Amino acid sequence: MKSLPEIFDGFSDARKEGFLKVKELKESGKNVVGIFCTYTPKELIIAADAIAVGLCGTSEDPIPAAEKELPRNLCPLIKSSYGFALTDQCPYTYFSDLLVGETTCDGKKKMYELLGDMKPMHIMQLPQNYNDKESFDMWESEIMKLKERMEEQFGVKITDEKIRAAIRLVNEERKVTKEFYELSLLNPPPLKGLDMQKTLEGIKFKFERTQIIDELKALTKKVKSEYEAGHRPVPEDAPRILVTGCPLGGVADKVIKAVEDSGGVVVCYENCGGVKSNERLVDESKDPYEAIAEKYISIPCSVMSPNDDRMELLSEMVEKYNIDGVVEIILQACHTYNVETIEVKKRVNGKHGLPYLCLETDYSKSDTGQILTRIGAFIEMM
Ligand code: BJ8
Repeated sequence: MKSLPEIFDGFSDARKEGFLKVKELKESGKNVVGIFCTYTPKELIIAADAIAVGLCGTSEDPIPAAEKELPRNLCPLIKSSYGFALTDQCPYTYFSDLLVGETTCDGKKKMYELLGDMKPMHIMQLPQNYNDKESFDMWESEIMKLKERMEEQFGVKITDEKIRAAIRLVNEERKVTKEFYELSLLNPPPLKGLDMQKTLEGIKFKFERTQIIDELKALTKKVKSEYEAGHRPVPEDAPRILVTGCPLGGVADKVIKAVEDSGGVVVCYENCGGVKSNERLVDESKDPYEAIAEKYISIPCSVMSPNDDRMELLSEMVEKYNIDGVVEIILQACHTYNVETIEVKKRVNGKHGLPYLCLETDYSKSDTGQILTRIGAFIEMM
């Protein structure tokens, strides 16, 4: 049986290992849908018997190629995702039969227009307000349009039975993901934040949902039993950090590692892939399309205006995880998250009386030392 470090390293390698898997699935006749965002209703892709693969770029390698066409002053996640498509360097993009994107931030939605010249692309018009009925109705009709596109593109019928089964499956995945990250409610936490991040990132590149569910359940059980047997990977006095802001895939190695090398421990990720995408389930008792629309429009991403639910979620997590400090990651040129830092800072310093650190970074390694110094000073004052 594998040890915990071996299991976490396995999740780290999941992206590379998935290359072969996606090729096999493609050769066996499976359709592949490339997605970029937490707003994509995966249930519709699964109900169409296709597999959903995440295409958000997390590497700086394809950025120079992307910058030949896109402005340099654009978020690295957008440039990296586009660069992968442009250079055919990413097998997931290469094997995708259809790409699905949403009109989230300006950079992403304009980049999707260009991607549409390379690959079949379906763009969902995302309303920017989760509080009013008109926005909800518009989003529900976008969900129905995606259903029609899936059926047309892949020549399948998404029956009521299939969509309900997909909802149950993805809900189960969310529940086990939540049970996994809630391990860090324990004090001291039974795992390091970097290992948690590797796992949350790695499951995106495993395509059999039942396999993800089984692996996460087994991992949670193993972490718990080793903890009960006395294994303590984190010292009791390590400051407990909540990380919020932009998606972390491309910067986790420098930021999360810096927190933990400085003596802190990340116990909660409010970002996409963590709490933001997994706390709320799709209501299984309702009309499936209405329930899917409700779940996805309620994601409190900074592209929404106003976005009070994010502040509420942050407060809830700060209290629930007994947080000592909040670190916010802003990817360069992400205006929506950057503007919201003012509200986040007020909430963390004012309501909770806790220290807050905002770091603006990109995918290069050039600021690694500077980040380590700033995080080191931040952790030291706790
Ligand atoms: S639901 S966080 S995955 S949009 S970081 S590309 S917002 S400029 S990634 Fe995101 Fe969906 Fe929201 Fe989540 Fe634009 Fe900002 Fe870049 Fe961003």
